[in-house]
Amino acid sequence: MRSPVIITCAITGSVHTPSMSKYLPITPEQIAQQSMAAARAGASILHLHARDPENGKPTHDPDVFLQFLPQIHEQTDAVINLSTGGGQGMSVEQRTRAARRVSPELCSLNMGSMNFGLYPAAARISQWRYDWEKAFLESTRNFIFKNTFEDIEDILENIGERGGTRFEFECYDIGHLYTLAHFVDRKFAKPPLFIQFVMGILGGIGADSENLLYMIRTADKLFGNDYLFSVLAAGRHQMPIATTAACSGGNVRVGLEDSVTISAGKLAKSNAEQVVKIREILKQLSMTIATPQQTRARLGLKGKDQVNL
Ligand code: KMH
Ligand code: ZN
Repeated sequence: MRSPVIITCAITGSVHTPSMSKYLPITPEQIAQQSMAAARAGASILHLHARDPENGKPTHDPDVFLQFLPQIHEQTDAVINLSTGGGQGMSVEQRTRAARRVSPELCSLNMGSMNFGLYPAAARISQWRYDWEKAFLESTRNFIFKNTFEDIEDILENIGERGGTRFEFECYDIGHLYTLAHFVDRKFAKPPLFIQFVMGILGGIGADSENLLYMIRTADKLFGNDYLFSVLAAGRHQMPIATTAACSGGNVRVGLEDSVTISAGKLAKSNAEQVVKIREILKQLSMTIATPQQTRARLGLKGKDQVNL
């Protein structure tokens, strides 16, 4: 019998811009409502970024995070997972501000510096809602998503070791798994490791099942029984690769951060709609989904009452 599948829902992120979907949550109220609906639909982890309520631009401001986190914390049992990846143009110090303030049960940790190309998406948009969007996407031609060994060590030490937060280790390529193994060897990262294979980002590994198998084989070799994995695939690959991940013994991440569609060419009307879709696929495959309590137990989380909210 396989373990219940952990569904993570990444609610808004910093990859998509408001012109790509009118359903992308922007204001604290929208982020809170969509998060709570995603939790009701079966997501046991909510991966969260914040946006400027005025124009939808990704923001690192903890005061904006604190306009939606308390409501989600009070009204759901889901695990709150704060991004430390933030959005382009933010320093690592800025990206980690909310996580340092809140000390969540879980936060993301990106396991290497890389190109992160969003600019092809600009060519597909003809009408822009806000004037920052086009320049934001275009500037990724010359953007390096910075996650050096020093950055990673600092987050593991100050947010992990000191605050008791555990991590969604975001691995965009095979080398990132070796970087994680390095931090395990140095006892900075501790099992059980929750590894997110990130597939289909321009600059990272492509989203196909052969690559997924390669990621799993490499993680097996490096971490043995000390890890569990989840998979997110960008854009149209989201649901097919999530299904393949679940069939391969893994967990899944969906949400409008990773794809704004529900099927080919059709916008998802909410995050919950994507959660329901993957939940139903899993059900058809005779798999069960993890409750927040099961998720906490499997990931070794400190507990909801240990968070500063
Ligand atoms: N946007 C995803 C490709 C983070 O927030 O730390 C990766 C991500 C990074 O979720
Ligand atoms: Zn994210």
